[in-house]
Amino acid sequence: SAERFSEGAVLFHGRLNEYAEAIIEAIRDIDREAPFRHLVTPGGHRMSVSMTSCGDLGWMTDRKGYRYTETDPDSDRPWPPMPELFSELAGEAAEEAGFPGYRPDACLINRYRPGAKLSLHQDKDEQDYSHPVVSFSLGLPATFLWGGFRRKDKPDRLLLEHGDVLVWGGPDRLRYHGILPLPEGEHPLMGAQRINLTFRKAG
Ligand code: MD5
Ligand code: FE
Repeated sequence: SAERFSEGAVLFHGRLNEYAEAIIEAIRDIDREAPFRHLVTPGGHRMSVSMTSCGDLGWMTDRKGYRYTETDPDSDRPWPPMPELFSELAGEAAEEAGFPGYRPDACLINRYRPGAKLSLHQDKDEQDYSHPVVSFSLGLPATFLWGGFRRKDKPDRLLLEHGDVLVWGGPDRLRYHGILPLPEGEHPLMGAQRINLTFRKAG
């Protein structure tokens, strides 16, 4: 089922269920080429979420700032290619949400262990905000904070569960958002973790 909770935001419940094993297998391959790592923010904080990327561009942060790179700074090799399954599933969901022709060039893969969180932020490192962001959730459920356009706007809460796809664009593209600390738990396919794939057209 699909739920439009704002003009530019649609949540497709359980959309990935039949593809979950294939997606998890592809993430294992990416992790072998470009292992998950805890990045450091410009302010010097080590992020509790660990990250890797696939596609032409990968998002990263270090003391110098947030940016997209064509290569993994840990290996100096290009990021692993984006599996076709990923771009097809992201493109189909975007089209159904009202964004036809979506071709993401960046897929950030976030791994949350219990206790990991993502503070309220905007996604502002992309060149053109007319392209939506598509997010896949796998593993343990997490509470997503859906905020306004100012950091101090009180966010709504939304549960993101295994198999969910969130498409986010248009007038909602620059909303503040975040993830509350992941509760303990054990997922049958994923164990004690949540993985989020965030697709963007960054370049
Ligand atoms: C996550 N990731 O679950 C979230 C979900 C990130 C990030 O926020 O930056 O890696 S992505 C949901 C999202 C994407 C783009 C815009 C908005 C939400 N929004 O405007 O609320 O790891
Ligand atoms: Fe974000």
